[in-house]
Amino acid sequence: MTDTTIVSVRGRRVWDSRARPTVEAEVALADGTVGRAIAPAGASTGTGEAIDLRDAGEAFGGLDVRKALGNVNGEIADAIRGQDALDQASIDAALIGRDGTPNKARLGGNALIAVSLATLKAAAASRGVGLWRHLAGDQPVRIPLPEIQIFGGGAHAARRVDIQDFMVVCLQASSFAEALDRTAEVYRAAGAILKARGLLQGVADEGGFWPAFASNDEALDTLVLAIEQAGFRPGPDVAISLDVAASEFHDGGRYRLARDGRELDTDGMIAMLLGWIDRYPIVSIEDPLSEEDAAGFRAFTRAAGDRVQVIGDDFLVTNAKRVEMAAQTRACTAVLVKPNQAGTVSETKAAFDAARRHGLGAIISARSGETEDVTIAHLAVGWDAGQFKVGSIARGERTAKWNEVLRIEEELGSQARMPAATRFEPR
Ligand code: 2PG
Ligand code: MG
Repeated sequence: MTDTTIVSVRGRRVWDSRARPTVEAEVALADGTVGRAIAPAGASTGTGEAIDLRDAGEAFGGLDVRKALGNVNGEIADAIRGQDALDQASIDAALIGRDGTPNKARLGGNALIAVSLATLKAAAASRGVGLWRHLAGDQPVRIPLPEIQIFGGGAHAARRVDIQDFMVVCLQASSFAEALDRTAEVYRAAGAILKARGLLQGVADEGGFWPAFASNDEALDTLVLAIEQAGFRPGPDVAISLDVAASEFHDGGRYRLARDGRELDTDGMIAMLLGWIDRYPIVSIEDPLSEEDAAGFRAFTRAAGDRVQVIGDDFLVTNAKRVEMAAQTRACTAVLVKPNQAGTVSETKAAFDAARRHGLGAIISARSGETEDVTIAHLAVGWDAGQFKVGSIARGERTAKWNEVLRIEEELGSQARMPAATRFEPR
C-alpha cells in the first residue's frame, strides 16, 4: 500500500441549486487525505450524455438519488478500493468496466462523475498542491476567458423565450477580474432597464434575469442597451455570446420558435442566426442547430465559422469520437466540455484533448443544476482550456466558481495571463 492508495469511498446525499438531491462522493487515501466532489445536473441535456441515475417514484418528482448513492457505497467502492488514486486512467477504466453500459445507465453517470472527480481531488490534496497546479504540472496556463449569462431562457426559464443563454464576453479584458467587473456593470444595467420597463421578474435557473421579453430580438436589443448603459462599446468592450440550445425546440425537422411565433427549417434557422450576427455584436454561438441536424451544423459553420465561434454542446456531449467527427466534417469550431456529460475525468479529458488536437476551441462548462463545488474552475485553468462558462454573475453556486478563478489569478500573480483577442481563434 502506498500513501495514495484509496482506503474508502463514501456517498452522501446533498442538494443542488434547483432543490434536487444529488450525489456527493468522498474518496479517502491511506495518508489521510480526502477528496470530495458533487455531481451537477443539466436541464437541456443531449441524448448522448451519460445518464443520471434517478429513483423515479413519488419523492422529489422522481429525482431522488438513493440508488446512485447505494452504488457509490457498494459496487463502486468495491471496484476502486485498494487502487492508487494517482492512476486516474485505471480508476476510470474500473468505473467504466464495472458499469458495463455505453451510457453509464446502470451505476449512474452522477455516481461515477462524483467519484472520479473526488479521486482526482484526493490525488492533488495528497501531493499538497492546488488541483489546477496538479493538473498543469510544469506547463504554463492561461486564465480562461469567461462567458457570463445576463438573461436566462429556454429550458432554464420555462421557455419564456426560446434562446437559452444570452451571455456577454469581454474579449479584450486584460484579466479575469476586469472581465467580471465589466460583466457586473452590464448585469446591473440590465436589471435597471428591466425594472424601469416593469419587466423585472426575478432570475432564471443560472441567475440571469428572467426573460420577460416579447421576442428573442427584444432580448438581444435589451442586452446591447445594457452594455451601452453600463458605459461600454458593444463589441469591442463587451460582446455577445449565445447558447441557442436548439435541440430543445427542434421537432420533426422543424424549429419552432414559440416566442416569435415562427416555424423554421434548417435554412430558415441559419438565415435568422446570420441576420442576428449582422445586426448584433455576437462573437460565439453554441448549439445553433439541433443535435440531430449535423448537416445544419456544417452549413452554419461554413457560413459563419469565420465570424463567430460555433460551439457543439448537446451535439458533441463531451465525447471524443463525436469531437473527432465534428472536426473532420468541420461541423463546429469549438467544443463545450462538461465532465458529467462524459461520466469520468478521463473521458472528459479525452474529449478535451481531441478538441486541442484538431485546433478546436474548448470551453469548460457548468450545468444548470449546480452546487458550491468549484472543481471545474480548476479544470479550466489546469487544462489551459482558454474559456469558461458557469452561468450568471449572481447566485452562490455560480459565483463560487468565478471567485475561485479570481483566487487562482491572484495566486499566479505576475504569471497570470488572459490573452486579449478581437475574435475567437482556435486555441
Ligand atoms: C448548457 C447548460 C449550461 P444544461 O446547455 O450549456 O447553460 O445547460 O446544464 O441545462 O444543459
Ligand atoms: Mg448548451
